[in-house]
Amino acid sequence: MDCVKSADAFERAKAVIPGGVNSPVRSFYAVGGLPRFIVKGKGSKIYDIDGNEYIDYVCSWGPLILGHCDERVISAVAKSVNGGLTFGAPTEGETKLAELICESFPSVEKVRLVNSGTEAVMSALRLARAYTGREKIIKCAGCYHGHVDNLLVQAGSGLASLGLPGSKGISVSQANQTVVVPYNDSQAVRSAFEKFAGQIAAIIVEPVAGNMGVVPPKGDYLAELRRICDDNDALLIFDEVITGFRIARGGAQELFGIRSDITILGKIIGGGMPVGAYGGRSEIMDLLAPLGQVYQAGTLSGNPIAVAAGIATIEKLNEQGVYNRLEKSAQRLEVGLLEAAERAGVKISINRVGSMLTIFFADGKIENYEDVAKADKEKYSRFFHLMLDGGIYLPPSAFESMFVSLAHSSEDIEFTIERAGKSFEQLRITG
Ligand code: HOZ
Repeated sequence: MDCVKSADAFERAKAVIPGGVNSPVRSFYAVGGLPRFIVKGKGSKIYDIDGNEYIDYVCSWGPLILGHCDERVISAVAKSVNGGLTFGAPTEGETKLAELICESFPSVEKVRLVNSGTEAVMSALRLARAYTGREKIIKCAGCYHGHVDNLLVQAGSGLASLGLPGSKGISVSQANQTVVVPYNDSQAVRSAFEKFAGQIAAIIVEPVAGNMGVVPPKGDYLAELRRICDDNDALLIFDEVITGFRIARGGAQELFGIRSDITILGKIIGGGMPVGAYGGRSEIMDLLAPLGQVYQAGTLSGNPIAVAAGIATIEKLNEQGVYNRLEKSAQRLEVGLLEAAERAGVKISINRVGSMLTIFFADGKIENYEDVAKADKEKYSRFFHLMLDGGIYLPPSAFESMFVSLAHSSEDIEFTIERAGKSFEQLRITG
């Protein structure tokens, strides 16, 4: 595969951008080799500057549930662009997107739009502290909630990929406000509430973890979290930046039937444009300025173009049968990959919820960050490169989710399974 142009582009980028990338997960640092510089995407495929084509299972890390350059989204964006890029004044589109979110998430009566998931989380924590009058936040090891200062402790995604326990530059007082517990362990949460009685404002959790690879909630874990929060007058915050509109229209809350107090959204609700949102019951959300005394603002919040892309995406997802189609494609991919690995004699374990899935090179169940950490990362890296050379673009890290979009055809899925079969075979030969 010819990658001369990507190699040149990376050298140029490294001279002026730290690590050559604007987000560490793009750097291929975890898997080695050269990040591909992308020029365009269409449907299920992306194309690099050397003219190589790949079936894309990163989908911009989740937003592109309709695939690249969906006509409905592109024409909504084009129409919006022609009407002006930003006004710093209210638009009806913002209300429309908020209505679509509230309709899909019954726990959300009111919602604020911001520019990224990180911003939404940061604002939600402020709100939770104001509402409860408490300071501490519980998070789970391996969950990632954007690069919010006090949540960059035992975080997944890029930190896990780079093997960083946390980030430098976080003040000790901030870090001390975070209590870390294992994912899928409600007893650990109860113990934390006992230890810090009257001090915990909220639990923030990815209801289906997607940033340590996919790890589903076990048994009644989410119901237990709900119960513990109710027993202790604390708030339950679901970070549904990945799962919102992905595993069901109403996210994990719909799939598992649990209501959160505050919901964080992003990715799909911007249809590929920068957006984030946080919402919940009116009594909580009305603490925000101008009604209340919790301040949060933004020049580009609710940007009309991002809102137009989000509305077009969600309207498509409102069509009958969409989530069944996603489920069918992703299920076929899961089964095909498992069979191919078994044929080749390579041990893998796949976690999948709807159209998000992760291949772990491990024997046995993956239920928390400790299990994830034991999986064979080196093998994943070799698999990643074999697949890349075969025209399949997987997440460049063993700690991320693959995403199947509505644009992935059955031919794409079968081609991917076939390539995976060859790659597993190669792994078996090379050990
Ligand atoms: N949540 C994404 C990765 N799991 C974020 C992508 C990024 O950090 O660039």
